[in-house]
Amino acid sequence: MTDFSQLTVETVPAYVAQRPALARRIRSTGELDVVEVGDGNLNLVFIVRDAEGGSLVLKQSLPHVRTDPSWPMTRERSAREALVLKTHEGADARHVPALYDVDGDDYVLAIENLDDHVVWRTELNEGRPHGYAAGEIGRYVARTAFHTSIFGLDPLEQKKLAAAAINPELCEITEDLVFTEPYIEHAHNAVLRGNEADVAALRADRRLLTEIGIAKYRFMTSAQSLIHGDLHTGSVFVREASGTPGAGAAAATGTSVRAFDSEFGFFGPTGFDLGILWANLVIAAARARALGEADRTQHILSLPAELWNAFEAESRALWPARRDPRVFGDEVLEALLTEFREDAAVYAGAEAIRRIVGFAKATDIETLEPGLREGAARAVLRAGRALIVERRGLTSVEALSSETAAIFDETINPAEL
Ligand code: SR1
Ligand code: MG
Repeated sequence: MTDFSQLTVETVPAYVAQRPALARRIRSTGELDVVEVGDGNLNLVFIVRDAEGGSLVLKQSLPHVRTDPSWPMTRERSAREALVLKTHEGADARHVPALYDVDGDDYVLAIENLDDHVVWRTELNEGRPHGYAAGEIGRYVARTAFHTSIFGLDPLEQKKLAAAAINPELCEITEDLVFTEPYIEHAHNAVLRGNEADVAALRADRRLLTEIGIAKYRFMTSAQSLIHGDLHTGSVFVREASGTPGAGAAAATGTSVRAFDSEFGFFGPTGFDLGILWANLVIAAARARALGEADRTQHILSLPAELWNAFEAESRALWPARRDPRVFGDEVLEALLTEFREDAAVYAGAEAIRRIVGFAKATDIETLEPGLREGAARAVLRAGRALIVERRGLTSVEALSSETAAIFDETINPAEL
């Protein structure tokens, strides 16, 4: 009997052959091409292809953090990701990969192969912003939020789903890495020597720390909708339209944007998903600014507003279909949109700061040479702080992005600008 507890390129063909749910996805009787492509913090990921064009992805949870084997991690996250993926597929199939199979014994998910897409962060780093993706993700967040909230679901079903989607261990990682560790001395933290004073200033800022404490409390207690939980630019696949429309299906492919890697999903604050993406766009813009790319910086800084505007428009479009309009009148939607926007800004600020100070850094900044990295990191820290403390005074995403741009102008000074 083959041991599938930790898949390898060699054991994947036998694994696929014994999963009945995969028989219609891939022909396992012939030779299979298998490559391991995982580059995240947590999992093994294989792309599997047969000789007839069939393909799929296998994702297996390791019992520890991939990049730190001494850090144990529950393998049950695999079942939790499956629940988020299945539920989000029901709410917005256009924006997630299809789920083919769930193996609870060996902690393996089989999902749609999207290797005709590229990871958004990689593209941003290469100077290809794929701006259309911001609006698509805004619609994805609106649809998944509405259809998993009490506005879209029967209240009894919604509570059962919230119970099934509980994800304590992965929530704890976010609670620690995003909301606590950046603000204390911790072995996970590291910054350039030139940024140490920037971090000390944040830690001495009582107003900021109070906002972070409240944001953490809300993250831990606001069960608004089944969120993705880790919606950064490395969790989004993008594909630009190509080919000639009308020249046949094989000749043309449409634009496609998919949110993947939802293992951190749970019932949390809807604004969290928006905020995580917003922060990572700020980080991408800081990279562009440090490299002296003024137009690209401006373009990337316009994307948080596109994200928000699409979210808001889709939320308004879904609102007439809400359950129980007797007390959930239109004024409630206005109040909720304000709350979601303010939450998005505070979570964006927290995410921006942690990606500079804490354990899981962003390649956008890390791959800059140190002379540019220091200023870019300082700019992200200051922009993060401003998103948090100024979100109630600057009441639009556009105004907050203008503030981010002004901070970049003051903080980043490449010779060519
Ligand atoms: C130990 S996991 C570190 C980070 O990787 C994931 O993508 C999440 O962002 C988490 O915070
Ligand atoms: Mg991930």
